Amino acid sequence: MATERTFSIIKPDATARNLTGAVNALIEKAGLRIVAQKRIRMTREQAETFYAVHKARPFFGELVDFMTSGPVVVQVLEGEGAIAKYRDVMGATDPSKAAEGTIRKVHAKSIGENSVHGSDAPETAAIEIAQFFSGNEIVG
Ligand code: 3AN
Repeated sequence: MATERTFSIIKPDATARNLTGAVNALIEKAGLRIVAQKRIRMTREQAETFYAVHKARPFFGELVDFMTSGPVVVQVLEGEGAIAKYRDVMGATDPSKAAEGTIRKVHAKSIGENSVHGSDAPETAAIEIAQFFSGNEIVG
């Protein structure tokens, strides 16, 4: 399997509970390398652009409000099959359905406040990474 990069966000519910290190420990334990990372406060414009695919969904407004409600940590993760591997480490969108030991099972509060985001495909990973990082900020 090829080395890939995926985009990750540690969401406001996790930063509010001081869980950045706990989430990063699960990421690194899974063999993924954090090759870029910064803590930011997303603007509404950034959040609306990032979640544009969900614009028609009933929870879009709530999602943008939540993602701009506090600091987030945006990251680039690198490793063999990083996109699928990180989805496994994150667990299901709804934490009550997430597998034991996954980030969402251990830390998430609800389907909305679910602690982490991870890209779902190589195309979206490339777009999402480019929205938040320039090439020289990623050091593999
Ligand atoms: P995932 O993050 O697991 O890829 P998506 O792409 O279906 O899940 O949803 C994107 C984000 O939208 C989720 N991480 C979650 O924060 C939010 N979301 C999804 N479904 C709901 C819902 N039914 N109610 C509130 N927020 C939701």
